Amino acid sequence: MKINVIGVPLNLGCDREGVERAPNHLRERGLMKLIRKNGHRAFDLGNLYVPPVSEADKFVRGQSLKYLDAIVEVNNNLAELVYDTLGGGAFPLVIGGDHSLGLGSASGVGKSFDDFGIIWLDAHGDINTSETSPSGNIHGMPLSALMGMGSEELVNIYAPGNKVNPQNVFLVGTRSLDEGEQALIEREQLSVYTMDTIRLKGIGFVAEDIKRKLKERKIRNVHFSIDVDSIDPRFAPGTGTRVCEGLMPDEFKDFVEHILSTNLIKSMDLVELNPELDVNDQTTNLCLDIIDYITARL
Ligand code: B3U
Ligand code: MN
Ligand code: MN
Repeated sequence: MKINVIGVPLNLGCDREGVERAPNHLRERGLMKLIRKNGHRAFDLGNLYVPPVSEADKFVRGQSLKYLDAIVEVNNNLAELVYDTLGGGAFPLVIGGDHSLGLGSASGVGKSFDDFGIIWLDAHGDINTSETSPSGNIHGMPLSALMGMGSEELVNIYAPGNKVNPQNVFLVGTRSLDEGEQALIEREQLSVYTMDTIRLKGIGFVAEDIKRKLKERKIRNVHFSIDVDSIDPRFAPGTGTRVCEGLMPDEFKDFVEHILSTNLIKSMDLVELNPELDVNDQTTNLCLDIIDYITARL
């Protein structure tokens, strides 16, 4: 398979430094070689340009969202690159950066396929809107915007309107939800597999349930967005918003194995690795291990 690696050194969505260093850090630790070792033709498309924004311009035009214009700009460009990559028959592997980049990657996927689903592996819901966000950080909002909710500027990135049907969105590993996010989940009847559910029923059950729903809904294409904070912080300490009681690395792999076996995964994000918060490169090594595990199964 042809795999295009796209780096997005974006930290404006989490408003914390360090996460922008992850794409180069992973490259320096042999990212490309690892993918090629698994038999793929891998191309490094480099890092997207992220405009510098001063603290003073954090809130523009009285917005409650931080760094809105720059985040919209980066995501428009990312969407186009992902769309182009898929059009060229390659698999986009998007390396963050913070999770606000999910806006661009999934929007690019949305233009490529009439119908697609999203699996969002994350400790958080990332479905706040400008009204419900406790922080104003856009990395906590991409999924709601992709479903057409919240700030118009975010909803209309790359193409007007919502990009994905809420019925086709699957949240997995969830264990930190704000009040407004919980209300949205109930209102939209989203498929959410919390850590409590995973502990109760097992990760294999959860993966099979998602596979069944994908089949039922005849979804042929899935974007897989991985936030490293889905994994328990004992194994992945190098991330900005750690939440305990997360997935064990083996559970993570088990899930990936089930999901990749469908051959429906057409694109992927790996986000929120912060090398500055890492302990002895533990999270970096885990990310490389994850990429190895995944690309060996693509
Ligand atoms: N839900 C909180 C915290 C958060 C979301 N995503 C991350 N943290 N990584 C918020 O700010 O929206
Ligand atoms: Mn996230
Ligand atoms: Mn998260």
